[in-house]
Amino acid sequence: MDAAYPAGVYRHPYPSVGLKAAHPFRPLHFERLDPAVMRHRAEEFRRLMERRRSVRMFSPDPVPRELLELAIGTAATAPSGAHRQPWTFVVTGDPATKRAIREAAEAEERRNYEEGRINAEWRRALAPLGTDWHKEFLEVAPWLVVVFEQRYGVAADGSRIQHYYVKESVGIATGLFVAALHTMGLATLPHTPSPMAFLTRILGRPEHERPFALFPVGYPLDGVEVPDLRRKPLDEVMVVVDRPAGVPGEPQASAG
Ligand code: IYR
Repeated sequence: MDAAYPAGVYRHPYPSVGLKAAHPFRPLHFERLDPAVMRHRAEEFRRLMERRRSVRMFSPDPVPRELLELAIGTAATAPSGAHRQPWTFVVTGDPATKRAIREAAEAEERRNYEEGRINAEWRRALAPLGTDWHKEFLEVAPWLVVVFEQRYGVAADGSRIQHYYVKESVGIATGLFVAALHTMGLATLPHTPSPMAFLTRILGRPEHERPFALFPVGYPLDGVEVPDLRRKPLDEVMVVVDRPAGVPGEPQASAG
């Protein structure tokens, strides 16, 4: 066992001697922060993220591609099932490609909104957002990023590489992508024109990749308005469990 571990905490240390002999490992570089610094950073990040809003009107102002590269580089740090990194971020700023995507998305969305593919309940849920089939932003935003999930990988010799927890992995990467864009002062909108197969065709992606979501990226149009929405308070989204459910314990003081 590695002498660096404090004795007695783990009876089954990771990596085991056998594992370490078979696969490369290296020490984790991790700095424990001062508690006041931790709290300060956490508050700053939450304040920053609370200001994020999806926008539906983008400015046509250009955005350097380098910024997109940084956001995608950040997204690609996400954890993934068996570290297979089952994502492809397809970026286009090409006007003809953006136009083709807009036209195809609007054709699908028109069917959703006008031919009843969105049912009455869904329509009611969307009413405060006021979305409709028009997707002009797909042409106006300087960049479109389409996140593809790789159902499996393809090795250099053409054989298939099994991927695991693809949706979970791509969802986490996408969250980091959205956070990275917001942190650098750019806006986006997760858009899922349904069905999305046209994205595979227009962007020339291989059969083993499936569109996950489409993100127009740019600056918000000056003067844009967003719905006055509230986020759920912490006590609605966080539950603390202090004993296993279904196991009788001491009655809580407040219940007695
Ligand atoms: N994909 C459609 C409909 C839509 C669905 C949800 I859920 C939204 O939060 C917003 C829109 C569209 O993009 O219009």
